[in-house]
Amino acid sequence: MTTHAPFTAIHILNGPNLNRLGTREPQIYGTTTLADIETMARRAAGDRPLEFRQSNSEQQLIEWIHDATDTAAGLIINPAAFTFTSMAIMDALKMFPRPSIELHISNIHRREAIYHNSYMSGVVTSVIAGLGARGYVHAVHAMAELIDTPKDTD
Ligand code: CA2
Repeated sequence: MTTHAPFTAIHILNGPNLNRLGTREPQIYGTTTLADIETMARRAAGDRPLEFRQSNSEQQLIEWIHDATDTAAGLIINPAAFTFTSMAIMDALKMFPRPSIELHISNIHRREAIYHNSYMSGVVTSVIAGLGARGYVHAVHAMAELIDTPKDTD
């Protein structure tokens, strides 16, 4: 882990099985690997510091959200299957006080009903889904804009 000046970095967290991306179900998830996605995200971030992490563990993801709460300017998370199961991750995200984006490679709403009810969507700033691996690039650009645009005060 790298230490950055406080509240400058974008943190990108990836949930279970995403470390296996590019190896199965290319019709849904494409052929891009998570390492390719990290390269794309770093390019999109330019000079802005970026933390890019993946874990198969709910506990680890919660600890990383706490870490982001203490240090990050913005948080992008693809919680993968925890999207539909984890009130603990939802509670951690609820406490994140700066811009947050829930990100999915596939359009979860076009898929089977089990993929329709995200615990996360009601507590994040924004949701991006269905843009494939390029969704990470769009999410980084959107996050940079959210961070740099002063909040509406009305
Ligand atoms: O579309 C997304 O990004 C998802 O968050 C991916 C999750 C799935 O549970 C969500 O519904 C939508 C699954 C990630 C599975 O990762 C794979 C790993 C290897 C091959 C194919 C998929």
